[in-house]
Order: sequence, then structure tokens, then C-alpha cells
Amino acid sequence: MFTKLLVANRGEIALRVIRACRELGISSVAVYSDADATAPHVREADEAVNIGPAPAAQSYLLGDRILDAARRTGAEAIHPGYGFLSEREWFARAVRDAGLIWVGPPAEAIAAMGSKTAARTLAVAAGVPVVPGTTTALRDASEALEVAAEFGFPVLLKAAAGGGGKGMRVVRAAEELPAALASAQREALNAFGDDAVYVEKYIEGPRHVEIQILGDQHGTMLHLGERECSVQRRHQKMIEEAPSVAVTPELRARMGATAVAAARAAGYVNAGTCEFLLDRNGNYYFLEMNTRIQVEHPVTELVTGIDLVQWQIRIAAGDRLPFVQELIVPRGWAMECRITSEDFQNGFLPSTGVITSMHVPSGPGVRWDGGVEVGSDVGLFYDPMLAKLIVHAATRDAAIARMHRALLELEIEGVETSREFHLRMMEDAEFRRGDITIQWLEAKLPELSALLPPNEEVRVAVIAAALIAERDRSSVRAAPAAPLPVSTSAWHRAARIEGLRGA
Ligand code: MV4
Repeated sequence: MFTKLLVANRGEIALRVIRACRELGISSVAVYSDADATAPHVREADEAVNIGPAPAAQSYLLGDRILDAARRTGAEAIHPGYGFLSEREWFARAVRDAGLIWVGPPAEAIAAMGSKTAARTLAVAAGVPVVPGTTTALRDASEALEVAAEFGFPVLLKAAAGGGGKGMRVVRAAEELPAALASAQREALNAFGDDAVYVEKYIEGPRHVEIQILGDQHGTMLHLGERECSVQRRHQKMIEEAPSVAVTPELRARMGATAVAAARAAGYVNAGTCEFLLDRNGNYYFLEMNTRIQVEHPVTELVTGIDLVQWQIRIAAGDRLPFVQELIVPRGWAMECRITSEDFQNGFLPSTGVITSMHVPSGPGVRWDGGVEVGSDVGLFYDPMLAKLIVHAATRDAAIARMHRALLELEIEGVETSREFHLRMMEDAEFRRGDITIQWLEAKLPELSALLPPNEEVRVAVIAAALIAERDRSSVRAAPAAPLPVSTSAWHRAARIEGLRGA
């Protein structure tokens, strides 16, 4: 095992990796931008190196600066976290060429899965089910029309270099196809510098279910079951859970074997994730493979008891996976809410400011993977995700109740957060039934927002709460205030926001 590892990331995932290092007896090196000089990951690491100005393009995305920092501190390995340089083939190669250990898949596996058409070709060759469609870029609209005629409308145009939904167009009729193809190609060229677009049959109303993979350098490739990630908005996941209500043990075994086959075909090593669409009839289709640790990895850790980040590091150091596939069975139910600095009442507008007060939930079955603290300046340079609130309980119902309880305990002041949105989700009848698809949240949002008290009502509540508090404080004979009932009412919230906790 190596003795020093550099974490090429920030925020909660940098802290997550630093914690894994500490538990493994490895010392950690943080890198940070000027904006992050006092960030928690800098303080918690054993050493830290400044790598440039706040914009990621001038710091966290500069491979040379990061390699320099590793050289100067004598770090032997680099963990990229997610985002930033984690899926850049050239960086994985540069790390290896510098004689360092890359805590991630081989550069060749990143490349194999980076192009969506190449990944489809590879999947088809490995017998992995993919959505019917082409595996090469379309030459022109007439070729697209031929393919569409074969599978039937609606079809979906996708950028070969894509991911995350950019350059995608749903086409419901032949006459829409030429214009849709032209605009998808234009968007793909702008976003990826590559206008290659291919076509698939459009799957209506599916779930997004993904399978966690873990492979060592000695040929063992395991799957750790699924995560249900359908609750998303504009390709941003908001809630993830493990297992999925839609996956039986039998389906889990089949999807798992499929994911293992796809990973093997790519020469995969380390932690990775195969994304699938799961339709209403239980048919599943391989979409793409994420060649990194993912944001939502904790739900898998909680139901399998396997520490994914520790194993990423141990695999990179050459350790063998000691697990037996048949014994990896999900226990209980885990759920994650991504707590973001977004104002859901205003179209998820990013909210900025300094965190002035924070109370973090705890108690049975609660995990907080956070990247901020009181005093943190939440700006617009990086992702709006402040923390992940994760719970584990015996059943899905118990996990929802536990998440609801934990969200009630959570207080963050200074920026708007998604707390209220997540509370509403835990109270929603359809969500509680698990009756969700990838389109569900966006259709649900108007109804969710309408449930909130209008601003005017909140303002009145704030004034009333302030008056009550003032009366109780100034009254000499006032009995000690009775504790407030646990509630999510606008009045209670308004009083807390105004600092009237004792009221
Ligand atoms: C699809 C699809 C329906 N049919 N492919 C979105 C991003 C990229 N990873 C693939 N995506 C989709 N591909 C076919 N043939 C629907 C989506 C999709 C989606 C997939 C996963 C999670 C969220 C999504 C939101 C919208 C569309």
C-alpha cells in the first residue's frame, strides 16, 4: 500500500476520500483554489497545495498543476473524485506516465466508454442489451429516416460524444426529423466539438436504474446491485435510493451479470457504474458507463456494507477483492437527498451567500456527507451541491420516515436550500408508493410548488412570530415557553429563520 495520496477535488467528495485515507492509514494531500483556502477539505487533509484562482478552468481542471502538487508533496497516488478531471482519459494517462497511481479505471477503459457510439458497439459485441438503433453516426436525414422507419417513431437523436442529455432530440414524426437532426448536430458541435449524432428508439416513461461495479486488477469483477435514480430534473438527480422498488432479486442478478459483462468488455478495473433504462415491462437497456465514483455511491455502501472509496484505493494499490458475488445482497433500504443551494420556489435558481448557521441531522441511521460549514461562502464557481443527507433503515417506508425526520432536524441559514423541496418529496403519495419515472419530477414540480405558502403569508408569519417572541421575552412573569411541536409549518420555519428559536 502506498503512504500518501493526493485528492484532486473539493467539497464533500474530497472530504470523503480524505476520511477513507485516514481509515487506511494513508496521509492525504488536498489541492485548493483561492476560493477554497479555508474550505473544510483543506483543513482536514494532512497537507494542502494551492493550485490557482477560483475558476475551475484555472485550478481544479489544470492537470499539470495537480501533477506538480503531487511531485512537490511526494504523493504516490491521485484520486480524482467525480466531475473535474475524473473522466478525462488524457489525465488518467498523464498520471500513469508521471509514475503515479491513478485511483480509477485504466485510461483505455475511460476512452472505450467515453464515446457513446463506441460504448454501444462494445456492448452489442458483449451481448449487452442496448436500445434498438444505430451504433455509428448518421450520414444524413435520409439515413435517419430509414432507421426510424425500421424501429418506428418516436426516436431519439443523441450526440455520439454526449452524455448528460446535451444534443438529444425526441422526434415523434418523420417530417420533424431533418430539422431535429440539424439542430442536434449543431448543439453537439458546440458542446463537444464533434457533430456526430446517432439514433435510437425512444423509450417512453422508463426508470433510470444503475448498477455499481467493482473490479480488481486480478480479474475479479463484482456488481453491488442497483441504485434507483429516476427522481431527477434536467439530468440533475435529486434523490437516489438502493435498492429499487422495480428490481426483484432475479432482475438484479440479470442486470448485474449484464453490467459485469459490459465492464469486462471495456477492460474495466476499479469502481464504475453501468446506467440502464428500465421500462414498464421489466425490459432493460444499457445506456452508458460512468467511469468514476459517483455522487450517490453512499446508498450502495449502506445496503452492502462495502466501503467503495476504501476499495477504490485498495484496488489501485493491487489488493484483491475478498467478496463472493452471491453473498452481496442488499440489506434494508438506503436513500440520499442532494442538499443544494437552490431556491426551488424560484425555478431552482442558484442561491449564494455565507452560511451563518447550520444544524446537521444525526441520530440512528443518518449519514451526512457535507462539504460546507458555518462561514462557508457559497458562490457560483462550483456545483451547488452543499451536502448529501443519507439514511438507512429496515424498509423503504422506514427510510422515508427517517429521511423526513432528518430533514426536519436540518437547518441551514444564509443561503436558500433544497430542504423544503425534499420534505415535500418525502410527504408525496406517489413518491411514497415508488411510482416514479425519469419524467415524473418535472411533471410534478408545479404541484409541489403550489403546496408552499405564498410569500405574503410567510411575511405575515414572520411578523407574528417576532411579536410573540418579543412579548414572551419582555414579560417578567412569562412562563418558560413550551417546546414547539415538530412541524414544517411556515410559521415555525419563519420564526427559526428570524432566530426566534426560544420563542
Ligand atoms: C434515452 C431515453 C429514452 N430513450 N434513450 C439521458 C441522458 C443520457 N444518459 C441518456 N438519456 C436518455 N436516453 C432512449 N432511447 C431517455 C433518456 C433520459 C434520461 C435518462 C436517464 C436519466 C434521466 C433522463 C432524463 C431524460 C431523458
